[in-house]
Amino acid sequence: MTITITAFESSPDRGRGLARDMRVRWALEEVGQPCDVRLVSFPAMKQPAHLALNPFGQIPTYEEGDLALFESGAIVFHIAERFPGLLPTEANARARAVQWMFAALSTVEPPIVDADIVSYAERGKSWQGERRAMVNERIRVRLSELSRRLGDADWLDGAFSAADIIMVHALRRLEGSGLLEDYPNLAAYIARAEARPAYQRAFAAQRAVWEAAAT
Ligand code: GTB
Repeated sequence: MTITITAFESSPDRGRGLARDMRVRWALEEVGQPCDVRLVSFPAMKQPAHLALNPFGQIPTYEEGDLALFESGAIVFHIAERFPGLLPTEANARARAVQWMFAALSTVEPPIVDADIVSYAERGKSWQGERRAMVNERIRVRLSELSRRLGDADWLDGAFSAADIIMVHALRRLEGSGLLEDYPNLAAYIARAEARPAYQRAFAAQRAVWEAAAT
């Protein structure tokens, strides 16, 4: 059955693979499932056709037969349940992997997104510097907790899983911020994930969209 996802027609990340279609593309590459990608503009995301797929007018979305999903976490989870390879089969290990997916989405990612909001949406506000320092401190707390737990393990809990896709993709948004530099094991964790052939294929595919839009 054909899988169709949506992605930015022209991504504000300029092909760096930071928009959330990247985690969906990566999950599909890991399980060896091809997909069609429908590119949408910012205005089109707010039109009824796209709002029927995602009430918040955002990408990514996922369509497979009569199933339509939004929310990248739910989409990656669905892919991991639907196709083998991204979640352990043993029940307890599977529960722990799902726990890490939630941790990435609801404990680690929010302050990272907040830092981008400070940089872009709150640019020029008198309190921007103060808030940036506070948000960066919240990120550091999470990074240090995550770094301590990861230790010298390759992945979050045993074998590579859907949780690593979401966690690494959330952490990648910190590249260039200087915040990862104090956590060499997290930097190595990201590099290990980025070296995966599935990641490389997904990255190249989203990059090609940006390059085509830029020419
Ligand atoms: N919780 C939702 C999910 O996980 O699917 C959030 C989806 C979301 O934020 N989508 C963004 C979007 O559609 C794109 S990914 N925004 C348009 C809008 O809201 O109108 C977020 C994103 C955007 C840009 C960068 N960047 O430039 O680096 C990184 C991440």
